[in-house]
Amino acid sequence: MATLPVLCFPDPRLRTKAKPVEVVDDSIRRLIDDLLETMYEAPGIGLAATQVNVHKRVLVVDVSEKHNEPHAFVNPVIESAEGKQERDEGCLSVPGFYEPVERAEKIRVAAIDRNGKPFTLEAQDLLAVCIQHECDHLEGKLFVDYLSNLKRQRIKKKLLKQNRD
Ligand code: GNR
Ligand code: NI
Repeated sequence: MATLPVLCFPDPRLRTKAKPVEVVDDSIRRLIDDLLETMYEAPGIGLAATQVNVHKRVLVVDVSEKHNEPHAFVNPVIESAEGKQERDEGCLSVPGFYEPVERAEKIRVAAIDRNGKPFTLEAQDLLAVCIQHECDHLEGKLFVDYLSNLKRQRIKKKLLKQNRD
């Protein structure tokens, strides 16, 4: 297991569209374990492979208080979405910024697990937000894309400046 460096907005590599995983082999299981270790260390409630500069459709989440309910999704697809919720979101790739984003309240996601077995999960509340946020990463999309241009530009400037010092 290893922790991996997380890319920071506005790094253009965060805009890469991830490729489907063809076979869930040991290298994918290692990636899942490294994503989980990196997420728990941060700490965060989710992490997409895109954020560690691996452009494969793999993500992990754990919204439990005790950090003992990891979920890994390979090739996730949000099959249905209903309702609306708005919460403050943050992102390990946009450190220090929290802004409200509107998301679906309830989703059904289909994916493959770490053993290559297909499954579906129904999620609501924070878990649903987190999965939507992580699926966006696999498309090269960030929560700041839902904010006004002014807010996004301000965040960009501050992070560029921080990364210079
Ligand atoms: O740790 C995280 N917290 C969070 C809070 C509200 C909505 C989404 C998230 S995901 C984020 C970790 C992260 O950047 N995942 O991509
Ligand atoms: Ni994120």
